Amino acid sequence: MIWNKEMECMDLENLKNIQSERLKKTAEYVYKNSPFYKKKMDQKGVHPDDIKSIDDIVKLPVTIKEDMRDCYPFKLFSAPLKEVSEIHVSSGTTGNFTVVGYSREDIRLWAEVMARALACAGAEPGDMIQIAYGYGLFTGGLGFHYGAMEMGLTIIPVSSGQTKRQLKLMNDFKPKILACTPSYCLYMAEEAREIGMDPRKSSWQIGSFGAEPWSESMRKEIESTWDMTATDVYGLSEITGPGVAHECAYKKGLHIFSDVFYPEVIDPKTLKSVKKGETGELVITTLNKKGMPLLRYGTRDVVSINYERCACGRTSPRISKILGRTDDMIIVRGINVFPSQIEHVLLSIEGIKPHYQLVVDRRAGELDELEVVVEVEEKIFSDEMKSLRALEEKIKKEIGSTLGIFAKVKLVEPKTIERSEGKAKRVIDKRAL
Ligand code: DLL
Repeated sequence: MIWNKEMECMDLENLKNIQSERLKKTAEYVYKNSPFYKKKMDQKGVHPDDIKSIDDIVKLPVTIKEDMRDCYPFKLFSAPLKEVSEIHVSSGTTGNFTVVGYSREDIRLWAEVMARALACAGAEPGDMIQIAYGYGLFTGGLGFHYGAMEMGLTIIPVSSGQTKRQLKLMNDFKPKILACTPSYCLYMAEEAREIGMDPRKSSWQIGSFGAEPWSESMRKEIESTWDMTATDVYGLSEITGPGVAHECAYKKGLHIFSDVFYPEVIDPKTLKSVKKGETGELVITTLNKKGMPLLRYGTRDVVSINYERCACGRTSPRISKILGRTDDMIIVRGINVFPSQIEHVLLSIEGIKPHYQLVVDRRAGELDELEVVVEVEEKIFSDEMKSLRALEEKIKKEIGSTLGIFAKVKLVEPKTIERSEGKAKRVIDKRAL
């Protein structure tokens, strides 16, 4: 089914009119209510009156992740704090989180786009969904929850983890839909086999998988392992969380709900728009948010956009699967990790040298694995094994408590890691994506 035919199948001329109206209102709204955007727009010499149509969007300033950090915690909110009904955060490079504030209307809007997303996946009112994305500050669990409520699904709000319990719930309650990260879905298959369960006999028929990069070959693997249809969901906390775009049954790109989130694709170096259909950085403007609207937010996700009408009937443009990132953020088991965060932890520990590499790997059927390879001082290396092991444990513990992830640690002798005259290669991503 198509959740909102009017908006999702609208002819492009009408869509453009709506986008233009909404952009004008958003530009006026942020100029009036956000000192941050007033300053940015003044600096760029653009006034809300200059925005007459969606094509004028290029006159508006871009917003980047660093702006969000500089505005920590609430300076990017356009609505007064008392009108912000929910706050989410996402991890970042330095100590500060990226904070997002939603007004009551924003939450309703999130529920609406997530209901559209779930319909894209193939859900229908009355179906049962197992939500195995994390609930809490991460947007995955609650975003799916709001959309499922809006659609009238029966929700199992299990959150992520506790795999045996996930499998028991699936077995006993027989939900049709599974929502979790693609790597977790595959990990659950391993556990299922271990306890003598045949994944192909599961009740899950549809999966809505996202929050991390995954490939077509991983889709095949999931579909054949679980005998289910695997669809891709894209979103980011800054814009709303999940529900920015979703694949339909044709799986030929993710429909971006562009009456709400206006997409542009730019060349990250020149910041100019690329030609239609070319690949570049996805930039999104929120067209009717109130708590924390964003103008031209650089997602750093690399995509191309297809504007042709889809065989499903939707006219909303389709972004390609995320092809990569323009920065160095890596996503391990759905958690965003910046090399500099690890660096920060490493360098706070005595005996560690500032030469390290992060090796990310994903063996078939297993969760992503992060190994931190780091050089230690000569004298530690000549100590007995016991002190090396103790140091490894200390690093693991620090990374775990600071970043919330498990990493293997390999200590190596000085000068083991290759040096570079330019940028150091911090990440070796061996995942075949
Ligand atoms: O990951 C929101 C989300 C939750 C999306 C559940 C889908 C499902 P953040 O934690 O802010 O938000 O991370 C956002 O994750 O900029 C992408 O780099 C990456 N990402 C999200 N979805 C996909 C996807 C949530 N389908 C960052 N494919 C984004 C590849 C994805 N990367």
